[in-house]
This record gives sequence, C-alpha cells and structure tokens, in this order.
Amino acid sequence: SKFEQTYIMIKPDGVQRNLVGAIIARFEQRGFKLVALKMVHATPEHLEKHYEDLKGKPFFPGLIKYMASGPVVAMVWEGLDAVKTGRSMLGATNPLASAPGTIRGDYALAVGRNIAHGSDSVESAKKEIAHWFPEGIVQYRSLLEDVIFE
Ligand code: YYY
Ligand code: MG
Repeated sequence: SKFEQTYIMIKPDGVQRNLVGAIIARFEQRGFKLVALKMVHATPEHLEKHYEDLKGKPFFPGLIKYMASGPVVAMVWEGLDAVKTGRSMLGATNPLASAPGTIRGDYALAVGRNIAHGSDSVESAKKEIAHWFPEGIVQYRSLLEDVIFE
C-alpha cells in the first residue's frame, strides 16, 4: 500500500439526490484527506475526453448525455491506497452487484445512474486529476495524519 491521490466525482444523479454530503462524509470518516473540490457543469466534449476509453461502447452516447445533464462534484482524495480503496468504497459498476455498505450498494439500482465515479488505476487518477483540475490542487498537512497512520 502506498500514499496516492484518486479522482472521485459525484455524478448528476448523486447531486440531484442530495448525496453530496453523505459521500464526502464517507471519505472523510475513512481517513482520506480532501485536496481538491469543485462543482462543474461539464460540457459533452470534456466528458468525452474523461471517458475516452469507452468510446464505441453502446452506452457511450447515453453516458455522455447523462453526465452533461447537470452539475457534478469533482474531488481529489488523498491517502493510503486511495485508488483501490476508493473503488471498493464505490462498489461494483452495476449497483445490483454492489455490496451493501458501498456507495452504489447503498444508494443506487441502475448501472446508468450509479451515483459516483472513481479512478480505476493510479495512471488514470493522474490523467483525470489533470483533466478536471488543470489549475492544480492544494497541498496542506492534515493534523490527523499522526492519528490515522502508523
Ligand atoms: O469505472 P466504472 O464507473 O465502475 O465503470 P466503467 O466501465 O468505467 O463505465 C463508466 C460508466 O459507464 C459506469 O459508471 C456507468 C456507465 N455504464 C453503463 O451505463 N452501462 C454499462 N453497461 C457499463 C457502464
Ligand atoms: Mg471507469
């Protein structure tokens, strides 16, 4: 395990359903540090770039339309094994396969309305953070580090 940053995004359905606070609370309570946060109503072009690996999939046009339908909350969370742990906190892509206790397993039912995004690798996280936060992210020392880590 190592110290990493991951890109987590609350999708338009998560925003509309007032789940922003609940999702942020999960990452805070787990011990991750928030190092970037903003609300964005992204353009289809910006979202097509974010999801470029999925271009050609049958659900791609619908995915872009849904993601561009309203604002998202873009965040970067930092901590031990943040990428893999972020994914496990989200649950499986299809909420019906997500365990209870995960974000998707607690709040969602449909694959095309699965509440939140999380980077799938350290490499994707770096790309996604640069794509959504070209202005850069903040650096600060969390006073909790001494309590949360060995
Ligand atoms: O990384 P993750 O979000 O869990 O899944 P991806 O395979 O990257 O797909 C991105 C996004 O596309 C997924 O969160 C929902 C949507 N989607 C879909 O609508 N239908 C599918 N069969 C697969 C994915
Ligand atoms: Mg993905």
